[in-house]
Amino acid sequence: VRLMHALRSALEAKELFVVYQPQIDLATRRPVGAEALLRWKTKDGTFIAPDRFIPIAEYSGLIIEIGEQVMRVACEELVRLQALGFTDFTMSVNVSQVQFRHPRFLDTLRNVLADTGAPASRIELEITESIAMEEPDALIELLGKIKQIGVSIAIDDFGTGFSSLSYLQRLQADRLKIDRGFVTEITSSARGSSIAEMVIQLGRNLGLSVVAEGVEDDRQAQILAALGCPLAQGYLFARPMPADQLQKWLAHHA
Ligand code: G
Ligand code: G
Ligand code: MN
Ligand code: NA
Repeated sequence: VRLMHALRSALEAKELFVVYQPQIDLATRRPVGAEALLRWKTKDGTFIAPDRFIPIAEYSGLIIEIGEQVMRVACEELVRLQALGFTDFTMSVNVSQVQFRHPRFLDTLRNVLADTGAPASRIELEITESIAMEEPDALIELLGKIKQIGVSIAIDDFGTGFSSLSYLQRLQADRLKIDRGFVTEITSSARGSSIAEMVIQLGRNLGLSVVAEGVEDDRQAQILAALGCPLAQGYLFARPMPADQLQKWLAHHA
């Protein structure tokens, strides 16, 4: 409860901010996009991890307001990057299941796109595979409407849930994100790489883009590239960073 009050005032005091982690093309090692990630730095300078405060934001309902802010800020940053010449750049935004279930979610998305002028075709929403498991029919309908707007869908933490292939196809997702856990295992054993391999293959067969998450060393990147994984993000390439640093990073790496 204390953290919930703190989070409410953090929102008002602007202690919440968005950082961006580049996503790169594994074949060329050039950036193709970024994932927006929320951060909370309290007045005394300590960071509270999203894994701690997002669940609180979810059950308190604050995630509706916070999530809209993240979407807005990320869209504004995308527009800025486009003006700087990064026109093919994609911005990915994490969306909580609480946001998805909110009746005004689509209106909010449309309003943010209209207000910021961000091109829908360059925005991607990340939903976790666990959200994808619930209320299939309602979710499929909502995702269909999101895609009609022109916004893409990525399934985050893919491989940790149990979605069937036919369901995955009905979701009309555009991209699968291989969970970091499977990327870490890739170098440990032949069995360790089997899930990553399967997801890459699945992406190829279904015509979906695939991003490997949490790539930390070059051996992982080389194995993923050899397996035909198109995209990656992780500390090897870049950590999540504030907007001004992202612009400098892109100027050096694009
Ligand atoms: O970078 P990292 O520690 O920031 O993120 C930890 C977790 O918090 C990840 O699962 C990530 O998806 C989630 N997360 C980060 N930012 C956001 C956000 O803006 N909205 C939602 N719903 N989840 C987020
Ligand atoms: O939304 P998602 O659950 O995918 O959130 C991504 C999380 O992974 C964020 O917390 C981000 O900061 C973190 N992350 C990104 N790259 C790496 C990495 O290379 N190693 C580790 N350990 N964490 C990473
Ligand atoms: Mn994510
Ligand atoms: Na993930």
